Amino acid sequence: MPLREEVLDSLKTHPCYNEDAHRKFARMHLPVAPRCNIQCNYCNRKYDCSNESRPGVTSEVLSPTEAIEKIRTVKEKIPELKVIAIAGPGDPLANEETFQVMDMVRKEFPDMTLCVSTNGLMLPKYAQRLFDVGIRFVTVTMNGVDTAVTEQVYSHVIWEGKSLSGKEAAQRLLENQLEGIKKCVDLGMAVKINIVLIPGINEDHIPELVKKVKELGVYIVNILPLIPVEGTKFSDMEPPTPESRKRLMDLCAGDVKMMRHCKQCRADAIGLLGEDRSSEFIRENPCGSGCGPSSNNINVHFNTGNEIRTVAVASELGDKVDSGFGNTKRFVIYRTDGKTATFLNEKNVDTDCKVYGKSHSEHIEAIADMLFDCDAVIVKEIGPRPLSLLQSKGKRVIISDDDVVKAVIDASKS
Ligand code: CLF
Ligand code: SF4
Repeated sequence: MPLREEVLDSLKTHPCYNEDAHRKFARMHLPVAPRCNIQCNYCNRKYDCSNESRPGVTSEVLSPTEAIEKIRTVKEKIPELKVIAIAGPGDPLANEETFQVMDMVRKEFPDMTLCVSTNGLMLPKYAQRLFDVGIRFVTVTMNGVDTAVTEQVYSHVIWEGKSLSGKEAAQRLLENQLEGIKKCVDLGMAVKINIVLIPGINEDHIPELVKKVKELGVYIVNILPLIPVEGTKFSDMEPPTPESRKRLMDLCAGDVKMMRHCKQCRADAIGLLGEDRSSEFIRENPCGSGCGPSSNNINVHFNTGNEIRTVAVASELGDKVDSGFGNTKRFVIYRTDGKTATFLNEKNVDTDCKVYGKSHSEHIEAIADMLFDCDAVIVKEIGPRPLSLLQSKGKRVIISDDDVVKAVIDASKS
C-alpha cells in the first residue's frame, strides 16, 4: 500500500526520514522501554539499545505519566518539536508502556508525529496495535536476511516463553521481522530499516538485505557503524571505517532511499538531530546514569571557574583516560601545578551497580562523594545526570581520551 496521506504530510517535518527537515524540526525520545526480548552481540544492556541509539546511557527511565509531563515541558521550550518517539533503552515492543504512553500522547498532543524503533520480534503481533495508537513511522533493525549471517549477531531470542539460540533464534527473528515489516507497509506506515554494519560479519551481505527490504516496500534504509561496547561479544571488534560505510551506502543507494544524516542518538534524546538537549530536561530526583558512555558530550569542557589542583582521572590501566564516569573501576588521583603532574593515589570504585533505579543512583552519588577532595574529574565519557551532579558539587568535568599526565596538566589550563 502506498504511504498514507497523513504520513506524506508528516514526512515534511520528520527529522530522520527527511534530511531537509533535520535542521528545522526536533524529536523527543521517551525512555519508557527498559526491557528487551533478544540479545544482540553488540549490546550491553547495562548501557542502552543500539537499535536507535549509540551505546550511551539514558539518564532515566520514565513512567508513561512522567513522560507526558516531560513532553509538556519540552514542548514549551522547543516549539520546533514535531516527533515523539520510543527507541529504548530496550525494545519498545517488549514494554507495555510503549502502547500506554503513545495512546496518551496521541490524545493530548494530536499534532505530534509518533515513531518507534524495534528489533522486529514482536512486530507481526503488534503492527496493528501500533497503528491503532497512532504510530505511522516504524524502524526495524535488521542485520541480515541469511541466518548463517545473523546467527553470529544474536545470542538469544526470547520467544513464547522459551530462550532460542543459534540458527533457531536467527530464523525466528528474521521471519518475524519480514512479516512485521510487510504488515506495517500494508498499513501504509513509513518503515525505515536500520542496519548495523559489522565488519567481517555482514558487510558483504548488506546489499542483499537492502534488496530484500526494498521488495517489501520500506521507505528508507540507514546503515549504522558498529560501536564496539565494553562487556559484549563484539567489544574487541574494529568498527567500520567511515569510507567503507560510505562505499556501502553509495552501492545500496541505487536500490533504495538512503539515510545519511543519522546521529545514532540516545534513548532519551531531545532536540534537533546532533544538538541533543536532553540534559536540560533531567528531573531533579536522579535515577542516576553513567554506567556507560554518553556520546554527546565528547570533547566538551565544562568549566566551573575553580582553580585546578587535584584531579581524578577515570583510568583502569593508568596510562590513558580510558573509562566512562559510571563504569570505571578506578580513578587515579594526581596533583598538578599546571606544568607537572604528580601521582597521589588511586580510588577504587564499587562497580556492582544496577543501571535503573535507586541503587544505580546511589552508585553515581557514591562515586561523586568519593571524589570530594578533587577539583576536577577527567573521564572518557559521562552521562548528563552524573555530569550535572558533579557540576553541582563544583567540580570541573573534562572529557578526554588523552594520556593521563597530559590530560591532568591540560586540565589546569582549560
Ligand atoms: Fe527517533 Fe529513530 Fe524515530 Fe528518529 S532517531 S525513533 S527514526 S525519531 Fe534518527 Fe536518531 Fe538516527 Fe534514529 S538520528 S538514531 S534514525
Ligand atoms: Fe540491545 Fe536493542 Fe538488541 Fe535489545 S534489541 S539486545 S536492547 S540492541
